[in-house]
Amino acid sequence: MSKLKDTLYQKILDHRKRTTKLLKKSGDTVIDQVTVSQIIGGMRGIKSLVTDISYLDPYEGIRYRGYTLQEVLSKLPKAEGAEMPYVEGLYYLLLTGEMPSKEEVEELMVTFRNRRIVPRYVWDVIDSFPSESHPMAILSAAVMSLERESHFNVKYKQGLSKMDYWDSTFEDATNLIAKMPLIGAYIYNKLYQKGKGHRYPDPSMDLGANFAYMMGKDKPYDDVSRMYFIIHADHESGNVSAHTGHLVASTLSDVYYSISAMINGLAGPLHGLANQEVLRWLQGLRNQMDGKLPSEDEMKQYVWDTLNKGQVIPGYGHAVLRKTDPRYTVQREFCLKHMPEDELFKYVDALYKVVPGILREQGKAKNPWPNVDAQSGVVQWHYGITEYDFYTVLFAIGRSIGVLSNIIWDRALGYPLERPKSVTTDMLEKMVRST
Ligand code: AMX
Repeated sequence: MSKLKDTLYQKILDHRKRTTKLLKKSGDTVIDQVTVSQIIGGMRGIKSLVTDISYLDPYEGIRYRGYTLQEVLSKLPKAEGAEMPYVEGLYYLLLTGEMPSKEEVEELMVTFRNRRIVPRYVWDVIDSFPSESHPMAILSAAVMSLERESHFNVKYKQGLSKMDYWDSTFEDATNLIAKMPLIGAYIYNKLYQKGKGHRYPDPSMDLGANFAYMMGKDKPYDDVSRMYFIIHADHESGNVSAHTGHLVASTLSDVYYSISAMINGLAGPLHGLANQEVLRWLQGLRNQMDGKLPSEDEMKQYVWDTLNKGQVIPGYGHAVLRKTDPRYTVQREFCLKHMPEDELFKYVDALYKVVPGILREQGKAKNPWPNVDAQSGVVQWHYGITEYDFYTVLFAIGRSIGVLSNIIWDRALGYPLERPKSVTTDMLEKMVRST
C-alpha cells in the first residue's frame, strides 16, 4: 500500500467513529431551517451537506483542510526553482488533511506517472469530434469514454463490502487525475494547434510542468498551470460542479460518470464558463475602444450598458462569497509580478475600480466583488492561450481533484444516495397560509 493510501485508510478508520457518533447521539438535532425564498431561490445557504475537504467562509474565502490559499501555496512542497507548489501535493493534502513532505509528494508523482497512459480509444473519441465543438463537450465525452476502465464497477459486480467502496474508488480517482492533464492538452492541440501535433508527457516532470510542456508553453507557464489547478480544486460542496459530482456518485455511479457530469455542470456561463465570458466581454470593450485603454467614465458606461441590457457582469458576484475572492487575489499578485504591463490586465485592474461601486449602486447583486473568473482568462491570454473556449477545461482539470477527493470520502463514510424532497406550489401556498 502506498504511503498516501495507508495514511488515508488510518484517517478513514478514525473519522468513521466521529460520523457514527454524530448519527447515533445527535441524529435528530436541528441544524438549519428552510424558508420559502430558499426553496424557490436555488437553495441558497441551506446547510445540508457535509465535507471536510474545504470550507468557504463568505468573508475569508476558501480554506482547504483548514488552510487558506496563501498557506496552501506557501506550505506545500515545490519543485526546485518553482514559485507554485506541486499539484500532486494538493491531492495528498485534500485526501488526508496533512501537509505532505517532499518525499511523500515524490512517491505520489511516481504513482501518477504509472497511471497516466490514456487508452487509444479516448484519442479516437476526441478526434471524432467536429472542430467547432466546445472543448468542454469533448472533455466530458473523453472522460465518459474511460468508464470501461472503472475498478469500482468490476469489484462491485464481484460483490464488494460497503466498507471497501473507498478503496477501488481511490484507484479510479487516482487513475483519472493522472490522465486529465493529458486529455486536456490533447484537446487543445487538436482544436487549436492543427498540424503541430501533440507532445506526450515527459517522465521527469511533475503534473503542472508536464501540462505546460504538452501545451508547448515555456516557463513560467508551468507555475501558471500549478497555480490554476490548485486554486480551482475545491470550493466546498454546494457549488454546481462539486455538488453534481457528489450527487451522481451518490448513486454509486463510478468516478467517470460523476466527473463527466461535473464537467457538464461547470460548462454553464454562470459557473465555470464565466472565465471565457469575461474575456469575450473584455474583448468587446477593447474592440469598441479600438484597443486604447478606456477612461474611467468610458469603463463605467460599458458596465452600465451591459447591466441595462439585462446581462450580468461576468467575473463579479458570488452565491456565497461576500468579499473579493482570494483566488482572484492570488492571480492578481501573479499578474503584478509577471505581467504588470499586460494590456488586458490593465483593463481588469481598471474594472476592479469601477464595477463594485456600480453593482452596489444598482443594488441587486449581494456580492459586488470579483470572483476567480475575473482574472483567470487574462493570465491565460498573456501566455498565448487566446482560445478562450478552452479556459473552462483548465478549471475542470483542477476541480476534478477536489471533487474526486470528496467522492472517495463520501464512499469511505458510507454517505447514502442523495434524495431531497420537493413540494408543489399548492403545498407551499397552504403552508404559508397556515403560518
Ligand atoms: N452582474 C449583474 N447582476 C448580478 C451579478 C453580476 N455580476 N451578480 C448577481 N447579479 C444579480 C443577479 O442576476 C440577481 O438578479 P435578479 O434578482 O434580477 O435575478 C441579483 O443580482 C441577486 O443575485 P445574487 O443573490 O447576488 O447572486 P446569485 O447567488 O443568484 O448568483 C452568480 C451568483 C455567481 C451566478 C452571479 O453573481 C452572477 O451571475 N455572476 C456573473 C457570472 C459569474 O461571474 N459567475 C462565476 C461565479 C464563480 C464560479 O462559479 N466560477
